[in-house]
Amino acid sequence: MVSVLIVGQPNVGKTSFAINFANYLGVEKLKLLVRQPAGFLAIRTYQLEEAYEELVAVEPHKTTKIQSVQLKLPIGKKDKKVRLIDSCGLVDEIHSKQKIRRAMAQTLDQLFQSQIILHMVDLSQFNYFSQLKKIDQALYNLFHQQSGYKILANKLDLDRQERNLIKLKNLIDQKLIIAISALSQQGFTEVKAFLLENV
Ligand SMILES: Nc1nc2c(ncn2[C@@H]2O[C@H](COP(=O)(O)OP(=O)(O)OP(=O)(O)O)[C@@H](O)[C@H]2O)c(=O)[nH]1
Ligand SMILES: [Mg+2]
Repeated sequence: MVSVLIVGQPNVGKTSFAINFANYLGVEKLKLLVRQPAGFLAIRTYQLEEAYEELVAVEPHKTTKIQSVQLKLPIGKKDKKVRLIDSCGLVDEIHSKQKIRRAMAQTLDQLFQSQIILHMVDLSQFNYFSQLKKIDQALYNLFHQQSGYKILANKLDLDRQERNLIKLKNLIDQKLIIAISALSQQGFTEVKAFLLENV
């Protein structure tokens, strides 16, 4: 099955996207496969609202495990199955907590095992940083020439994000950007089309 990894800094909206994209594709109950840092797998089932309450947070580093959901992408009369993988956010610095460092190592491991990479950035951060953070630049440099790579520019629903989107488009190849709102499901049709092209 094709693996689709959502990767990016903490708090950019990776988990929100995973839950709402699953919802967009018709999932009613979220069956999450959670990989513990020690290696074993557990399955957790959530109602979508419950998943949002338990797995999404305003504080960074809410997600500290690789967690994934199987999705069906409709191709004609058939479905194509993919595994959408949510991950621990990556940061420029060496994190002080061992748990987070381990979780980030899991993300890096997954990065090189996934066929499709959805690299998420938070448009609202471009108010303050007109440059990409080092980690985002490094991910972009590594993957931008691969066909299964897109930048998801998230939080388009917030005020003044169109201006930040232009800023982002000046920094990187704009053909690789899909502007989305993980909350309002904006841009999801384009993400689905991109996945269908690459599975
Ligand atoms: N306005 C707005 N807020 C969003 C959007 N997506 C996520 N958020 C908010 O951003 C915060 C972080 O969302 P998460 O989905 O937990 O982000 P994450 O990237 O999984 O964060 P970590 O697990 O900590 O790495 C929450 O307060 C979300 O409600 C969006 O499209 N628009
Ligand atoms: Mg998360």
